[in-house]
Amino acid sequence: MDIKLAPSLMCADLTHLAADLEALEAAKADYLHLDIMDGQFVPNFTLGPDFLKAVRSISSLPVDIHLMVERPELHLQLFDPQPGDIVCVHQEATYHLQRLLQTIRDLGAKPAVALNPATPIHMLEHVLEDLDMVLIMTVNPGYAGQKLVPASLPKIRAMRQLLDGANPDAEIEVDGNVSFANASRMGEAGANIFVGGSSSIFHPGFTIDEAMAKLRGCVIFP
Ligand code: S6P
Ligand code: MG
Repeated sequence: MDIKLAPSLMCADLTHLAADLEALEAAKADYLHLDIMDGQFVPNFTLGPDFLKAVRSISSLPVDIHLMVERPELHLQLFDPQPGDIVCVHQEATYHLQRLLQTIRDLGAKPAVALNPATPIHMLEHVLEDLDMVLIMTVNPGYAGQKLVPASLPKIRAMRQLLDGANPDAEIEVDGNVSFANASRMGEAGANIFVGGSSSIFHPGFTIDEAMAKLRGCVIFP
């Protein structure tokens, strides 16, 4: 499965966003990861639909919209999902997950589900064929700069096994403290899409170009 990098724009330099986007495109980012928070599902606010519009106006990269909001089905249209984009909703945040995944697919985007660290993978047992990607949260969502929850490593492995049985093309993304060292362990466990934030792609001390190359090097399968 291809390794893909999804830089987390909430960790970019928002005062020089155009320059960061240009560097990410030059370094061949696969997706731009956008964190959308509502102050309810997670105790924070970050980016929103106008930010996404601004990004789309200067970048042609597909976006990976991570909706950390209650009842995401009520807000989907605000983000105008495009073919090739990923739209990721939390299993914990909606009542009718299967219907929502179908709606995302009908809009032409790739349906994905995120699981908080405490949510068992078996919550997805009956929707495995309806999704293109599972996001295993490797920290509790809401903030950048947190530490890896160690139990998420065996969880990635178990999720990969479950998907291999029912939907082998479905990808696994990891988000939260994807440092260079952790990315390597996450890749070994079966993740192939890596959200890079303050621990890697936007790590102070590296240019975006250097950090992207280093991260890619860390996740080459052994
Ligand atoms: C957090 C959010 C993430 C963060 C990313 C930050 O709730 O979903 O996408 O932006 O995890 O990365 P780091 O390396 O600071 O943990
Ligand atoms: Mg995220």
